[in-house]
Amino acid sequence: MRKLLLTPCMVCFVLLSGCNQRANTYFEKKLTFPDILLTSDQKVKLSAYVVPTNNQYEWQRMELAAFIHFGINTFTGREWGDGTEDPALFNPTDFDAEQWVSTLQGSGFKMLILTAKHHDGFCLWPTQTTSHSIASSPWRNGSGDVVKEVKEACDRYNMKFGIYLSPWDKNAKSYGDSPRYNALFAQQLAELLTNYGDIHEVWFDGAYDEGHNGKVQKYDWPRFYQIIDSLQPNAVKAIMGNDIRWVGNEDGLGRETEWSATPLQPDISDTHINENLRLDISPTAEDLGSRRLIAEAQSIHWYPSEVDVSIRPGWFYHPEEDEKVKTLSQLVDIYFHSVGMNSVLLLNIPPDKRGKLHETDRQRLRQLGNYISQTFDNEMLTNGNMEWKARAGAIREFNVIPGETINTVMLQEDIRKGQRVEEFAVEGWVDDEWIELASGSTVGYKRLLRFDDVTVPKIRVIISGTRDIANISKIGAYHAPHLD
Ligand code: FUL
Repeated sequence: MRKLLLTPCMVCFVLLSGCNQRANTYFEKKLTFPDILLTSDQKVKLSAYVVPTNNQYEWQRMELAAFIHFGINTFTGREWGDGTEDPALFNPTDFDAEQWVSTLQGSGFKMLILTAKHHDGFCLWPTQTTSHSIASSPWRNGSGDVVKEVKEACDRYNMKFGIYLSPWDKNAKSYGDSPRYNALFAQQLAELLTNYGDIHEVWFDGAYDEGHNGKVQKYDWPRFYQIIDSLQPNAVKAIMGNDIRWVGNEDGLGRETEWSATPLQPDISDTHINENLRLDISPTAEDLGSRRLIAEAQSIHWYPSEVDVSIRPGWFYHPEEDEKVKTLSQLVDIYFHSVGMNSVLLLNIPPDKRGKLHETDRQRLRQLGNYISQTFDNEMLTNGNMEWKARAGAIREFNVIPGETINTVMLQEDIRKGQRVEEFAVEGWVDDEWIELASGSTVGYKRLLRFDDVTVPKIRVIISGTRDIANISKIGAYHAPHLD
């Protein structure tokens, strides 16, 4: 993929050329509009040429990632520790990283992200930066390393590994004394990114409060990003990182209209914050990519959404929530609202005090994995795998295997050529006429839509609105089993 700086001359080329796809004129991750007068339509068209980096593209293709919240809170029963917990409390009786990873891998998950340190500051690896770690716990006589055991299990199961490292640290005395704490945090990052092989995602939580000294910690984000980029060039930086965006809620709900190319600034500095304020946008905004917004914007970023949600009410394990594990039907809805809405699903499954996933959670994961493969392994269209360069108004028919009943469709764009579909509809041939089955706005990497069972010989897809010629890479139709 070529990375280009946008010059006024190139703008003219992209806007005037009738054969843009051949020109390969893409803007990897970021496009800054040049200082010339562009109409709103021209800016919208240019935004259709913003594409993911290779890391972002590989990340999107995973679709399913698992969050593992495990730490001192597992043993205190709290969701947020206060940093004064005695490390002696950490003592899993039957720690089994292999059980976590084999269950996840067998259920279709492609990556595991572990809370190496949560807000309480307790470190799950024997860090040199503080004694508030498992090295001070009785587990494995103080010589254990959760990060290492989990990473090794991931390697055995060909699963990617990511770390959650909370910037907010209620234990560190230096927290709030910005340069000192930034140095400590940088060292923790470097330890994690140096000693455990490949890391594919670094997750910086946005939660924070003032330090012991009453001062607000000023994080050195550029320094942290630079450490990640240099030590783990294949890792994406999420949430308070500038590659992957928080979807904006913790309920497992993506947006009906989800633009990965957005004016939202992924970097964090006063200038970037002010630009987001000027546009009145944040990760929680409903609109992050409309034409109206682009018309106002100075730059467009490939900043795709990740949907994080827990399989239980809490992020950490609490025995009293054993009866509150989400049902298969709830998890399937979450899947359709995340993966099915142009996002990656990051589903949290918290291990218990033994250091194992609870049997109910494991069963649910297996059910979800089976449901997804049962549905999507059975392609009902005979000609849905194709390359379709669709202009606004384009219509294409697809044949359903004779006699089959469908209730789900999948649309995919080749996002390496930008996200472009703005409006589409799917119709079925019912009693000699076309009847609308489903319709939507954005597609992006993947869009899934459900409707009532229908037995039809063919469907047709109408791409009614685009930002430029859309590169549709797949149309699928399926029958998703009914759940209560
Ligand atoms: C939030 C945290 O405060 C929760 O404890 C949890 O880690 C969640 C994923 O992010 O901001």
